[in-house]
Order: sequence, then structure tokens, then C-alpha cells
Amino acid sequence: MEKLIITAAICGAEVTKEHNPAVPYTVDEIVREAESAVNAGASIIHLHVREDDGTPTQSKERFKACIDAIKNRCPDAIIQPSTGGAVGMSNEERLQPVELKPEMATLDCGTVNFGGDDIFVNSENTIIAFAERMLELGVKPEIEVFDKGMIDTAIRLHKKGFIASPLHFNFVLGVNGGISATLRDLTFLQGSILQGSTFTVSGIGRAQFQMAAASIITGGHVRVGFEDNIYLEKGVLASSNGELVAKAVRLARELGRQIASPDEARVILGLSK
Ligand code: KMH
Ligand code: ZN
Repeated sequence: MEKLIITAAICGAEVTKEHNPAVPYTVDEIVREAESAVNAGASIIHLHVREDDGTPTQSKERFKACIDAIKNRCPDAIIQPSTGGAVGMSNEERLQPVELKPEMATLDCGTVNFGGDDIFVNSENTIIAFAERMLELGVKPEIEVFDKGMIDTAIRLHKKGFIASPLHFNFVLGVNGGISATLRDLTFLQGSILQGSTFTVSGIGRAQFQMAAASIITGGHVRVGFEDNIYLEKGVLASSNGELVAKAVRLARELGRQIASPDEARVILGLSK
């Protein structure tokens, strides 16, 4: 089997220090968490950024400060900014980090309830506009999938020329409002993508390591990190993103998958450095 790409989603936009005091807000804290994840075996950092008080922001300047500081400590890591940002942000605000021409960025391929009154809105025109800008700037999209129809949307837009091959998906399972974190649903998603595509799996909350194990044994890749889960095990908060990555590495080793370096991940994903 191909080597395993581990993505660390170190910050997110929703989780706070009240949930886990190790959640990073400042540039220094974001670098600390990125470095802990990379040192433990992550090759991709999925990046959201915050103001110092924890407020989510998509500011291009704040992304640049964080990316430069991470690159200074982890020069090889693949940095993947979010274009999802936080619920309620405008498209203009969300798209800002793409202008920095990162190697990758997320492309959310549909609208989904996000619990309570929150709706994460991605109209078809929004998806097309984001995909077109990524294509123009040579940024590889990671297609975010919260429900099966989002795969179909991505494939349709790929066939119209808005998303280039090879497609890379992130299946997010277990969001309140999205597809459930079950083996049945993961298998359904895996069977719905085009041949030659790659996929990573993000299980939310307690499903993080169950879904990771399922992906490891079925040839997918894995995302862990505070954005999706703050616990190392039941009742035990993770002290860093690195601890979560280290657990994914242990799982992979036990299950016979080797870990991809950032450059090996670039080859698997069809990225040119
Ligand atoms: N924070 C969510 C509203 C992404 O990074 O592209 C969106 C999100 C997906 O996290
Ligand atoms: Zn995200």
C-alpha cells in the first residue's frame, strides 16, 4: 500500500481554549502546534488562523505571518490554508489566503448544517469561483466532503474543467448535519470517487481514530488535530496536536502502513514543489 499522508488540522475555527487550553491562537502558538505535528509525522498542516484573542480570521496578512513562521521552523511541510474559514464569513474574506499561492487549499463542495443555527454555506457559484481562482493560481484543491452529494458536485465541476486531475478529497464524517462516522458511510464515500483520486479521512470527536484506522487499512490517508477532536482518549485532553499525530503514527505502524514524508506526500498528491 502507498505510504500514509497524515494531515494535522491544528486549530480550526470553532474549537477554543475553553475546550482545550492547548488550542493555538497567536502566531507563536500556531507555530508551536504545527511544529509538534510535523515532528510527530504530519506532512500537511491544514491551517486556520486566529486573532490573538481567538477570533477566527481569514486575513491574508495573518495567514502570511503564520505561514512564514511555520515555514521557518518546518521548511518542508505542505501548508494547506482553509478557504472555509468560519460559518458566516463572506466569500471575499474566505478566499484571501489563496492569493498567497499556497501549494494546496481547501475547496468546500456544498452547503451543510453545522449544528444549532449554524449553516456552512457554499453555493454552486461560490464553489466555481473558488475553484477557478485556485486553478488560475496553481493551488491544488483538497475537496472537502461533508456529505455524499459533495463528491458528485466536485466530479461534475471537474468534468466542466473547473477542478484539475488528480482529484484529492477529504471525507469529514460525524459533523452534526453531515454524513455519519460509520464504516458503512465511509465505504459509500470511498466507492463514489473517480479512479485515480486520493482521499483522506477526518473523523469528528470520538470517531477520529476509528475512522483513521478504517482509512489506514483501506488505502486512504488520515487527518487528525484539534479542529476535529481535542481528546487523546476518552476523558483525556490531548496536550498538543503532536500527541494526536503520534497516535495516528502508532496506529499506522501497528497496521503495517509506513508514513509519508512531505516530499513523498507531494508525489502521491501530484504536487510540484
Ligand atoms: N470551519 C468550517 C466552517 C475548511 O477548512 O475548508 C469550515 C471548515 C472547512 O473548516
Ligand atoms: Zn478546516
